[in-house]
Amino acid sequence: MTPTTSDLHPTLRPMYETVLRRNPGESEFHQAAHEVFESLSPVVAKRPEYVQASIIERICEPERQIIFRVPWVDDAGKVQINRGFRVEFNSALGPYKGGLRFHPSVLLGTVKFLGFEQIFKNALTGLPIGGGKGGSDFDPKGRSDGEVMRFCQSFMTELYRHLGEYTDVPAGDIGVGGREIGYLFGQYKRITNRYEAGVLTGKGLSWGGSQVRTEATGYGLVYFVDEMLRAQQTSFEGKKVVISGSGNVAIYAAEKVAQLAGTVVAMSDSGGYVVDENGMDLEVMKDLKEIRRGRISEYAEGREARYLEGGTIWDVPCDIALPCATQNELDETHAATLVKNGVRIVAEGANMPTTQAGTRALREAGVQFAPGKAANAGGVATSALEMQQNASRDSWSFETTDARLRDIMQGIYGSCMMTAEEYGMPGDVIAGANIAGFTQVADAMLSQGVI
Ligand code: NDP
Ligand code: 2IT
Repeated sequence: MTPTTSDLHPTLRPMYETVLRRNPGESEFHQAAHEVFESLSPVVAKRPEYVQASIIERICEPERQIIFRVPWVDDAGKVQINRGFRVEFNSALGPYKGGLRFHPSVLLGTVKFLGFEQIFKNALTGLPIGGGKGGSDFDPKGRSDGEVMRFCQSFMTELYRHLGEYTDVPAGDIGVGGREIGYLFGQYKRITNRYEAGVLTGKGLSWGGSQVRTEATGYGLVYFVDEMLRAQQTSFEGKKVVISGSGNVAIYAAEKVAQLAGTVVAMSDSGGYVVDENGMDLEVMKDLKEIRRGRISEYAEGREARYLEGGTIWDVPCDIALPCATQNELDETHAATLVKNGVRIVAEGANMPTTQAGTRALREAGVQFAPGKAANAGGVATSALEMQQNASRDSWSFETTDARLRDIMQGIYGSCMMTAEEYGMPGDVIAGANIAGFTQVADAMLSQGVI
């Protein structure tokens, strides 16, 4: 649902109306923009130079949007057509950086919302990366490796001309993991005849990948929540945690929760969810999801775990909820159930998984809330560390990289809290994240002139 202008600062209203007019029907992008605009009232009051230079209007307009046809041949010999996208949103802080999503739901507006979020997230990492996102409505589910490879090769045959280690550096997102990054990198290398390792991140460890990149988003999310818990003199120990999704982010969030002595009692996929009160067995989950690419229902077969088809995972009582599947998966009804069952913290591993009404309901009930652009920034931060290693032809140990990730997440938490305080909203992680990310980018844009 597209949010309205009425609750925005008068200076921001016409800017938001322009976003609505220029991007008709793109409700996810409208929502992502509205969420940032809601935090910017104190900024327009304090920093009139941003208004004079139309920084906000410029940030809302992508620098470049690429849409292309992706033809490929399936195993039956039939030609299939998909649509490819790359939205190069903002390069004030560095080359465009952000993942590729392969999912049948992907439209231009999806990629725009993700690219917009990515600008501020990447700024929060403190590393030199701009914001971008891409993807396709290709559905890898049920496709053979050969089909996925042919699709990736065709996708890269068009996209390669827009990429480069100093230009635009994609990575994974939903439906794009190590297998897809391998095929994409192979085709880029073949077309350009360059071993340009820094053009993609999430690569395999033997060919330019970084330790901890696979784990980084989930681990980083849990490091962020750990900071929130420490601020209240508590920890994960003995806490019940519910994690939606069972993909890259969810699995490694679960792994880190277990390492910190929390218990992950439920996980899900798009078919349903499993509840395992003893704590999820992550070796079984990894084998099921990373190797066999199966359905989560199979987890419960022959175990003391319950599988519930459909329904909602947010019915499962917990202390901490980590939505790690997809956008708008947690609405105000789910929020009410979580609150009734005693949830204390909700932290977003996915991008924009909570609806605006859901977020409001949680905050009004006093639940601590961490927005994705801060809490899930560990993935892209470790991608930037992968780029650093590629640029220096070096590779760091797991421990070194993990310690850098932990430092970065602590830094993001600190800068959100400090910024919220500075702008008169102490303790508000949403305002802190939006303002800290925005001002970084806005200051760089001011310095770089009208471009
Ligand atoms: P994966 O493809 O590895 O896993 C996605 C998981 O979410 C699967 O369990 C999938 O279930 C479920 N899911 C996806 N779409 C839907 C849907 N429409 N309805 C219900 N369930 C769905 O993706 P990731 O783990 O990489 O990404 C998860 C989220 O985290 C996304 O929002 C992504 O943008 C965000 N993110 C990812 C980062 C990364 O480094 N990978 C970094 C920061 C954020 P099923 O298999 O049944 O489709
Ligand atoms: O949403 C995200 O931050 C990602 N999908 C990771 C992007 C990246 O470039 O590592």
